Amino acid sequence: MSSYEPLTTESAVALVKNLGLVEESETILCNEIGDGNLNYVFHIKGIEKSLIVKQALPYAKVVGESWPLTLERADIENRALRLQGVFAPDYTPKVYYSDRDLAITIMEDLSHLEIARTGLINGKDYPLIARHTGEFIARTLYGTSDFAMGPQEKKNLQKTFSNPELCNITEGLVFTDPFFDAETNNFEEALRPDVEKLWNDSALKLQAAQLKRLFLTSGDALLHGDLHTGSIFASETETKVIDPEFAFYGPFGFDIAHFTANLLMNALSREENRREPLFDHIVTVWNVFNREFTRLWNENNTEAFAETEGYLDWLLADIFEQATGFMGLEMIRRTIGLAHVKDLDGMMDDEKRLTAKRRSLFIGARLVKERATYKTAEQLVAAVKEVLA
Ligand code: SR1
Ligand code: MG
Repeated sequence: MSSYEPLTTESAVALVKNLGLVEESETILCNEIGDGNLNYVFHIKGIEKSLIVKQALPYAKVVGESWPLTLERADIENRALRLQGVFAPDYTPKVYYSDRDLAITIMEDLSHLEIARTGLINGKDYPLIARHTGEFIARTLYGTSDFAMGPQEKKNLQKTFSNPELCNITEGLVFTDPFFDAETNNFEEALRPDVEKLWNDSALKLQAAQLKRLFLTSGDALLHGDLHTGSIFASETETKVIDPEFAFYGPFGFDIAHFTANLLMNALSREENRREPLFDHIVTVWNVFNREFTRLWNENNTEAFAETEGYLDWLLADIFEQATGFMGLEMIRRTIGLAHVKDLDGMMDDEKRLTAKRRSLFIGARLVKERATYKTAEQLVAAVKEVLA
């Protein structure tokens, strides 16, 4: 049994050599490349082989040692990756090795791709990202649901994916803190009037409370749990979904909501004539999700009511409504909460950045409050365009 110690570039190289994952004689380059909020990520590059070694730290890197976290999330991530690899192998990195005590997962090097958020910020559009991500979400969610697995098997799996610590982060940072004058919030002083308006919006707070309850109590399927554009590696032709350390059994609409919210915030950061690809992605991911979920529903379904007229249509409509609300909450928290997005924060022109952030708050609040009024992604995108006109 190995005991935990944070890796260094030297010990990460020694580890992969000891494990026989690269030849002892190989000359290796190793860099710590993690730009996320929680972990170390070592890129190990030899002539023959390259790998990623990811290690959880016993605290949240984004805040520092004053925010302790257990290492349990590395095991959750490793098991979620392996399961997602079964349902969506084309869109999941291969896992080569994991060690629960060291809190590490060693996986496929994806450095021929780039983090989608970075590419989108630099003006790339990734023509296939929405189709691939829609298939990833539909396959991983449907495959781990009651419909596919049956309630007994599903509950047994669900037990193994209790993730209270990382759910607590989401419950606080996404669902609670942005709606109160909480210490974790972080916003530009110029936004204070907008933020105070939000804190005083009791209709919005009621809807946020209802969505929070849905997040706390639903157990539809094994979610990725943090599927923003920084959790996706992409190119023109390939898409890989990484970092499922927030995985847990939650509501069907959550993952697609975070993906679409992050696409929309990228659209807000762009000039008007460069936004259309993002709007197309939002429509496409929904169409693909609905199509793929329906295909799987018809192909493999243990539910006695599966063929009852109207059931699937009702379910897809319900997922769309909850996801619209979750999408709005993600936009709000990424604008004024603890963890921001580079798409908005990186806008150098003060006036344009503040306009984009105000729009993010306004649209986010509207999606939360009016989530029942939109029935399709096309309607949602049309409403967004009206705000931007
Ligand atoms: C303390 S972690 C902050 C955020 O980073 C992760 O990627 C999640 O989105 C979390 O809310
Ligand atoms: Mg992450």
